[in-house]
Amino acid sequence: MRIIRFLDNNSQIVLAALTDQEEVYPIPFKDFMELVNLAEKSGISTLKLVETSISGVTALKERVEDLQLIVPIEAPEVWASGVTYEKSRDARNYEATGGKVDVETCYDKVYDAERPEIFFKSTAARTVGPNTPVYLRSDSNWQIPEPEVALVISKSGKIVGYTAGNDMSSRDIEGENPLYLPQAKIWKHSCSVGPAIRLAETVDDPYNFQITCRIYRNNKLVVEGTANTSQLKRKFDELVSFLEKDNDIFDGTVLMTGTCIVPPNEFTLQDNDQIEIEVSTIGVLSNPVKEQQRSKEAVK
Ligand code: DO4
Ligand code: MG
Repeated sequence: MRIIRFLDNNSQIVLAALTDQEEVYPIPFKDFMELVNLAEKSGISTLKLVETSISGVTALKERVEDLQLIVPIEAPEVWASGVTYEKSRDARNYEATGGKVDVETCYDKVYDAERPEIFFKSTAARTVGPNTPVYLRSDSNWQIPEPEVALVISKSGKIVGYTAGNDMSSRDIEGENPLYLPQAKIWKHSCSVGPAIRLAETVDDPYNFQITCRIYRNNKLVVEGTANTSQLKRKFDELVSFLEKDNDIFDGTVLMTGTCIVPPNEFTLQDNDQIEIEVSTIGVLSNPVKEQQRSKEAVK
């Protein structure tokens, strides 16, 4: 069972359940976390509350593909884990050393350390949902999407859902100096999340999500890569436990869990590319890529 949000014909936000048979049922809750919290208060599972809410109700006639989907949760904060897969460690080493293999870097150290890399990624205002443009930075010449499984976390640190995320990244800015990480990671529309949240209790094995990334240029597939969460060096609970240490977690926080798909080193995103990030049993997160409009109006 998944939860989506879409805009109806009057541009009103509707929260809905999306079943494994791809049927859509509007549900009477303000947002995903209200659903989760009401279920907990009633002493039932979130799945049970969804099932009760849609029983006897007719599914929408529209197919999910025909709905105007929006970001499934307005996460007050999005955090991200880094270097949780060997592939990411090797890619970070490549950009930091210009391809030298015999130098030990901070990325080798963090991959092996007990404490994972966790960084602040985004706020609700900077985060977009499906089909909304992600932006390029104007001061970078080497930019990529990072396709990641993302956790939705309650204020008590419980993983209540899984979604797909794109941790847009600037490889040349981070490669120049790791202290530039916030600039390599955070800008307007540099984070995308969706299209749906799968209820955590309906995931049999979170270490068996299949992730696929496709990038299209002029309607031609120019990059394709796959990975599986079985390749993760860390456990999801381990990442959450470091995020919540001496920290307040806001209800509905999203934590990205790192990338294991890296486009070829000579690749950089361009205006009008199309990115698809597919996570098995969750869906496909599609975003067009746009150069930022530099007028004052556009960057407000
Ligand atoms: O240290 C840089 C961050 C790496 C990252 O975002 C990832 O591995 O996904
Ligand atoms: Mg990342």
